[in-house]
Amino acid sequence: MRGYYFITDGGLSAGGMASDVEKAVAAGVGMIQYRNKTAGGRVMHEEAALIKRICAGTRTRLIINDRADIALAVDADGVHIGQEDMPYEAVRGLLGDGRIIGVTVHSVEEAVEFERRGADYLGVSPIFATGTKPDAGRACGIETLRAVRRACNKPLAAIGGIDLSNADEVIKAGADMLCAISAVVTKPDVSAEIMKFQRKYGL
Ligand code: 3NM
Repeated sequence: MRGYYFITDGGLSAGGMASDVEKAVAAGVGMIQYRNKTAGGRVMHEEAALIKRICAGTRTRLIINDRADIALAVDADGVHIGQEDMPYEAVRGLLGDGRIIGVTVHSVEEAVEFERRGADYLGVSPIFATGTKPDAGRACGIETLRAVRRACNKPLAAIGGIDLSNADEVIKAGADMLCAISAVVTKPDVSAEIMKFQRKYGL
């Protein structure tokens, strides 16, 4: 699990969510997270199923933000949960061991705890201040990422305020996966923007 990790944001997107997904898949990203904080279950299911079709036959795996039910309904590869979502064990119970569960953590303590509980990867966030997620809380900083890297073996996905100007320090601090939403989806050519990260860091 290493690479550029694409997360959808239909609200911020210049070209639309489905087009962004097609471009991320064309760029060869390892994982796409379908994230839509405003849609109800019907739209979420429809959009998740569409992304699943776009990913079919490619190397790109589909992760659903928060919703284990939607993930199972569309046969996604996994779910990403935050600290306020359904408990990790409940999600694992629904998904079984064959699917991926990622957990957002904000500190070394949370990271160690969720590695022990069995998360497949840890999302460390927000690394820098971000306007994309208004309730993201205070930036945990590069230092926290570095400390989580020392304490944990699981793959680390770094998110929050990352762009090409600061990604160097994120990679050097030990991130396996980079997530940058506004730096990518607000640009006219999402594939080209993703490939800049991929080329620069061999992702
Ligand atoms: N989760 P950008 S920050 C989806 O802190 C998300 O858990 C966060 O967007 C967290 O790359 C965030 O534009 C948004 O800063 C990241």
